[in-house]
Amino acid sequence: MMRTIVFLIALTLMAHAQTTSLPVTITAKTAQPGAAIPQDFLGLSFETGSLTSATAFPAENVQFQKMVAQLGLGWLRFGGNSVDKTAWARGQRLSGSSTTTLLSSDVDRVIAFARATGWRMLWALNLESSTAATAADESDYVMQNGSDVLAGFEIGNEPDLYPANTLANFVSNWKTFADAIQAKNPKAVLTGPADAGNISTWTGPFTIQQGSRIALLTQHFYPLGPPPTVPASLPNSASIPNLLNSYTQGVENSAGQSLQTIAAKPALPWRMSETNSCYNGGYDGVSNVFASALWGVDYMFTLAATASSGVNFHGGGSGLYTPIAVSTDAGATTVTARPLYYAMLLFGAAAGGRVVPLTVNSGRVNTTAFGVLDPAGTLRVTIINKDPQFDAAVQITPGAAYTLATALRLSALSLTEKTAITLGGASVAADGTWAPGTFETVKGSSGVFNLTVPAGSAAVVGFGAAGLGIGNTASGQTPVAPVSMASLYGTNLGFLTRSTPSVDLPATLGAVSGTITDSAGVSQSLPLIYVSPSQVNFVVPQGTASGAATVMFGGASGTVQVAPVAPGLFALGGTSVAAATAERYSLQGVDQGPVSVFDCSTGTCKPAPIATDPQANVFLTLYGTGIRGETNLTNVTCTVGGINVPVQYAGAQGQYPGFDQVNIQLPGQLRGAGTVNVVLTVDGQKSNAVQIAVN
Ligand code: BDP
Repeated sequence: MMRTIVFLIALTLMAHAQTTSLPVTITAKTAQPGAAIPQDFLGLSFETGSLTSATAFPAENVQFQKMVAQLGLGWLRFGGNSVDKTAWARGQRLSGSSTTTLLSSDVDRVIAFARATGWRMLWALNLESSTAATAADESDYVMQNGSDVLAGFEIGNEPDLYPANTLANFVSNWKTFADAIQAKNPKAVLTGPADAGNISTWTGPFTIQQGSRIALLTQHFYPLGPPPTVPASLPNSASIPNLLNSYTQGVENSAGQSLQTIAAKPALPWRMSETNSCYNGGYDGVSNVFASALWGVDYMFTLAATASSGVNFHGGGSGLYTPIAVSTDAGATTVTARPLYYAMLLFGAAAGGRVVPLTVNSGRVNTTAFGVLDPAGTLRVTIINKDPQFDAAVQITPGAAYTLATALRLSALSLTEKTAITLGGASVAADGTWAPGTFETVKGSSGVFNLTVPAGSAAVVGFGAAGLGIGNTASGQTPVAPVSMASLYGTNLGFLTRSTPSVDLPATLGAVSGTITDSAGVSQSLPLIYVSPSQVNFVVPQGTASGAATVMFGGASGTVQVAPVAPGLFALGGTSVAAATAERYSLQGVDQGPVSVFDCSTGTCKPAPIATDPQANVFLTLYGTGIRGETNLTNVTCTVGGINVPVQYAGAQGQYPGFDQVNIQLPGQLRGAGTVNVVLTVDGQKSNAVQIAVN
C-alpha cells in the first residue's frame, strides 16, 4: 500500500513537472535571401598575455588544434587587456624570460598554430603602453613570418576605456601608430577601433575619420556584467533569464544594426572581434553553462542578420566563458569543450549560405529562429527555444521546393548543465572529436514540417529535395562503371563535410550513408570517399550489374546507368586542365626527372607548356576513373590534339579505391602544338577532354 502511494505521488509530481507545448509557426522567404554569412565567420579571441607561456596557450597541443580546426574556417584574435601591458622584443624564450614581454619565438608558435588549424589571425598591438616604433617592429615580424595566416592588425584594445583618454587623443595616437606600421610595411592591413562600447560616440566618429585606412571595422561587446558590480536589479546583470531574454537579444541586435550602419558608409565589413556573455571574465552559472550555448547560437545569428562578418568569442585557459578550456596539471594538458563550443559547432553546420528572412510567430514561447540558404539550395532553419518552461511545437513552411527534412538537435538536461551536452546526439569526445551517429528525420506533409523543440534546447532543420544527380567524379558524365569514383549531387545530403581518412571506405561518413540497387535488384551500401551537404563522392561497388541502377541517399534518390567501363579524366578543380604528371627520359632511357604539366602559381591553373625536343622522350600519366574495366589495351585509345598516341598502360593506379591511371608517350609530331585536348576512348566510350600544352 505504502509503495502504491509513493508511486502515485511520484506520478503526480511528474505530471506537474511535465512541460506544455505551445505552437510556433515559421515561414521561410527563400526568394529573398539577404547577406551572405562568410565561411570564416566563427572566431576565437585570446589574451596576448597568454602567448608568453606554453601552458597558458598550448599551441603545440594537437587536440587543441583539432578542436579549433573541426569548427571549419575561422579567425583567431590575439589581444585583450593584456596586449596593452605586454612589451615586444625579438628573441628566443628561455626559462628565465619575462612573461610580460612577447618574444618573436612566441609569435612563431602562434603562427604554427594558425597554420595547423587553417585559421587566420587578427593581431592586436600594444597602443597604450608601447611606442609606434615598437608596434611597427612587431607588426613587421608578424608579417614577415606569418603573412599567409594574417588577416590584419588591431591597434590597441578598447581605447575608449583607457584612463583619461579622449576620442581626439586616441585618433591621433592611432594615426601615429598606423603611419609607423605602414611606413615599415605599406601592405599592413589595419582594422579597428576595437572599442569596448561607445559605438555611437567612439566607433562611429573613428570610422568617419579613419575608415579609409582600415580594411575591417572591429568592435567588442559584452551584453552582461557580473553582480554585484552590476546590481541584480539591472537588465544587464548576469543571470540566465537576462542572458536568454528578448531584451538582451534586442540590445545585441541594435548594436549590430548600429555597426552595420557605421560600416556601410565606407563600405567596410565589420566584425565583433572580441565578445562573450559577461565581462570581467564571465559569471559562474551563466557563462559556463548550457544557457550560454543557446545564447551563443542566438547571438551569432542575430549578428549575422546585421551583416556582421564574424564573431570572436573571448576566452583561453580555463576561464568561465571560454569555448575551449585548456588546463595543465603536472605537465599534462587537458582540453575540453565548453557549452559555447557546441554553439560554434552548431553554427558551423547551420550557417553556410545567405540569410533568409523568416516570418516567426512564437506566441508565448521565448523562441527565435533564423534561416540560411546555401549555394546548392539547401535551406536550414535554426530554432532556439530559450524558454525554461514551454516546449515549442514548431511548424515550418519552407517553400514548395522542399520535400525532405532532417534535424540536428542541441540539448542538455537543464540550462545549468556544464558538461553533459549533445549536438546531434553526440558529445565532444575526450580526444576532441565530435561525430554524431545519424540525423533525425523530420516529418512533413503538404509542405508543412513539424517538430517539437523542447524548452531550453535548439535544433537545426535542413530542408532538401528528393532528387539526386549522379555521374563520374572526374567527368560528370554517365554511365558509371563498377569500381569507379562517382559523385551524387543533391540538397541537404547531411550537415557535415567529411573526407574518409583511410582507403578502407566506410559505409557511413559524417553520419550519412546510401545504397545502390542494380538492374538485377541487388543492393549494396555506397563506399564513401567524401560527404558534404551538396555532394557525395563514392566508389561504385564491385559487382554492380550493368543497366539502370537506383541510388538512395537519406530519403533522396536518383537513377544512373552502369556500364563495364565509363572513362573519365581528372582535371584541376574548376578547369579542364589535365591533372597529370610527366617524366622525361633520354633516348637511352635514362630518367631525367619530372616535367611540369600545369601551373597554378597565379591562383588559376593553366597548362604548363611541356618541353619536348628530339633528344628525349616525354611520358605523360593521366589520372582518371572508370577505365580499369577493360584490360585489353587494344580497346583503349588516346588522342592528343587529334593525333592517336599509343597507350602503354591503362588500369588501376593502385593507391586509392577506384582511382585509375593511363600512361602515354607524347609523340614528336606534337612538338610546338600549344594547348591541345586529350581524350581517352575505352571500348568505344569517349572520356571528357582535358588539356595539356606542348612546346
Ligand atoms: C574585455 C577585455 C578582455 C577582458 C574582458 C572581460 O578586452 O581582456 O578579459 O573584457 O572583462 O574588455 O572579461
